[in-house]
Order: sequence, then C-alpha cells, then structure tokens
Amino acid sequence: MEITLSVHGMTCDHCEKAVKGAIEELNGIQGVEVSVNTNKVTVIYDDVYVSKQQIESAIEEQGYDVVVN
Ligand code: 9UX
Repeated sequence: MEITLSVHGMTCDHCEKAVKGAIEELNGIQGVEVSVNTNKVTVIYDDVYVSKQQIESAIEEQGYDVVVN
C-alpha cells in the first residue's frame, strides 16, 4: 500500500525527522518520505501489519495535523 497524506504544522527539518521517525517505529513500514516544503508525507506499508489510521495517529501524536482532502 502507498498513501500520501497532507500534514500541516511541519516547518523545519526537525519536524521532518520527528514525523519520519514516529512512522518508522510502527510495524510494517517499508518506506517514508516527508517533505516540509510540500506538506506531504508518503508512506509505503504492508496493511497486514499497520493501518492508515495508525499511521495518522503516529503523526498526530507528534503534534502535527493530518489534513483530510
Ligand atoms: Mo522546528 Mo517543528 O524548531 O515542530 S521542530 S518547527
């Protein structure tokens, strides 16, 4: 599975690393791409081990907003 989420509130490199690190801690994550410039977070994952909802929660727990398109 691959999803791209719009995430608001990331403004520096540190934010980028916080979001990337939080997602990578989940099971079943195969790739994470975070761009502060475009506010996009792309995640490649195996949905047997992790859900879109869990990925969104991990981002929100770091204090960022996942925007519903
Ligand atoms: Mo940078 Mo991000 O100082 O929440 S870590 S803005």
